[in-house]
Amino acid sequence: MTGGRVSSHAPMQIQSAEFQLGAVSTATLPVDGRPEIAFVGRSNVGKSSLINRLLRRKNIARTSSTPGKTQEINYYLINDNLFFVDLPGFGYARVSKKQRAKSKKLIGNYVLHREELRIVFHLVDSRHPPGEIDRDILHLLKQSEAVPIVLLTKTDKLSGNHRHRAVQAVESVLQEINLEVPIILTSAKDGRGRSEVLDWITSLVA
Ligand SMILES: Nc1nc2c(ncn2[C@@H]2O[C@H](COP(=O)(O)OP(=O)(O)OP(=O)(O)O)[C@@H](O)[C@H]2O)c(=O)[nH]1
Ligand SMILES: [Mg+2]
Repeated sequence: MTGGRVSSHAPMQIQSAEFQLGAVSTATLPVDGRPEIAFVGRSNVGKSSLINRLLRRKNIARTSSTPGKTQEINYYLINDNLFFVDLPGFGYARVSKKQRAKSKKLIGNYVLHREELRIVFHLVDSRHPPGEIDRDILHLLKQSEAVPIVLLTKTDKLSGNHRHRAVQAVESVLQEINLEVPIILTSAKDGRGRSEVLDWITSLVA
């Protein structure tokens, strides 16, 4: 399923966005109870770039062509009333085995136990069918209380026909896992999907 969200509310405006903190363990996360919207996905899938695009900031979240850039849980305070949470890349093979296990555990802990967490955007590269890491994430999301939403990234690199196929590839994995999740086509480059993503945030985090 794609799109189909009818919104009667005013579109979300980004009034302010600031980096709040980077945490290497769940022990040091904010304690103020503001709702959290997390971005998870394999390394280099485009999490930090998409956050910048959603916020209309060039480099608030640091991006890199080298995978494994984000190693901490990074918090961005939006409009003084919610957090965007940029999670470390999931399962990146070229960081040490120890570091990879640590990130995986950190993300698992966060996604399963963080009470403030309302939405988890799971980013999947539109150019490839969902892989092992994506399946691991979807299984994790199935156990989470938060609302999962799949964002296909880098769709500027695909033709319309290939975009359609990318959606189908995700749909078939979701069916396999028996999980119902909206799928949104996005691009940090041309801004596709931005308003749809913000609409979901507005409607789920009142
Ligand atoms: N063409 C295109 N390139 C993109 C898009 N989003 C990200 N990229 C590129 O993909 C690379 C990785 O982007 P990041 O945003 O750093 O990815 P990440 O998921 O935050 O990576 P880690 O922090 O390592 O987990 C960079 O070279 C970006 O320029 C997109 O929508 N379109
Ligand atoms: Mg990143």
